[in-house]
Amino acid sequence: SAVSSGNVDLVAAQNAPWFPRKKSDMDTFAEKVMEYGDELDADHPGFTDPVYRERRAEITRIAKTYRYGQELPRIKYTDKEIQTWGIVYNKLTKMYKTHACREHQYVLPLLEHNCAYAPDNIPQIEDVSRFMKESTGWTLRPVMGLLSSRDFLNALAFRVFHSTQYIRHHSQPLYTPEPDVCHELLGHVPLYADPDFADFSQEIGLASLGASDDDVEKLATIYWFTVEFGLCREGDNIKAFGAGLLSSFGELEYCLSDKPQKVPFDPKLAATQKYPITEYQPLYFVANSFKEMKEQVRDYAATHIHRPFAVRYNALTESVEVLDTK
Ligand code: HBI
Ligand code: FE
Repeated sequence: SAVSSGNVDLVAAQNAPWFPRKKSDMDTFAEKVMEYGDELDADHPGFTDPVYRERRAEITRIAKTYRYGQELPRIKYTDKEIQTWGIVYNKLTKMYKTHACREHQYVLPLLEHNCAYAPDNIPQIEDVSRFMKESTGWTLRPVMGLLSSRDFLNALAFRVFHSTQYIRHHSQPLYTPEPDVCHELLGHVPLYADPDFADFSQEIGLASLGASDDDVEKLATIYWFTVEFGLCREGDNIKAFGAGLLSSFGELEYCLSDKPQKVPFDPKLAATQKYPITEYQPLYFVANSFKEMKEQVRDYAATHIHRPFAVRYNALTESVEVLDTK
């Protein structure tokens, strides 16, 4: 079968939606944010605070001009921002001992030791990204705000996670309507240092390359019920591994209570399951292990996602190869 990579296009892939072939191709995402960035909705806690809005604009401008290969921008956080981080950090880390999955609990002390995670310091994504790279080959990229599902998921194929660098408004330290540095660094990052979770997440990304809009939507929903709101089984217990849970004081408590419904993880069911975005989830999927989740998503993609070509990630060239399957 014919193989192409880099700039060489395979005929079968030419009619599919565009997707990045190499890491620098993701530079084109930088200005394509869907929401927020430096514009806030009227119900955002920082909407009427001009100082906060100017700060957001400053941090998102830096993300906008970042290009692949550069050192990740370092932000000099203010005392007020560090104070907000500290409140979130202390509250959440206390709960992790009983509520977080074992992989998250294993990695957090390593981040404290290697990347200066602490109640009085907001870690820099350059330091965090270097640690992730050494652990699993994942890296971070700064982003202005929400990307489209397609762009965001496509990046996962390259083991790249887009991370915001601004922090929620100080008036509501335990609430944010959008991803912020607390959500990324406390919720997402620890799991990306786990080899099985790292592979699982890349599997979703690979499945999204050149997929139809309908399939991207389904993969985004699988992502929602795993990477954001996933629970997992640990012996007789259930623990949280989703970043949306691990960065939300209230929902972390609620998700392990007997109030929500919990069903075994099945990507085919998760792909089309409806969910609310502004309330706690009424339903969670419970995975057996990250290894099994990876196999499940790979099988799901093989049977349910139809593309006239296959993709393979070449870790040496950090690029995606397109293979003819016709
Ligand atoms: N963009 N920057 C950013 N961060 C996310 O977590 C994110 C996103 N775009 C879409 C998205 N998450 C999910 O809702 C899924 O669509 C993948
Ligand atoms: Fe997230």
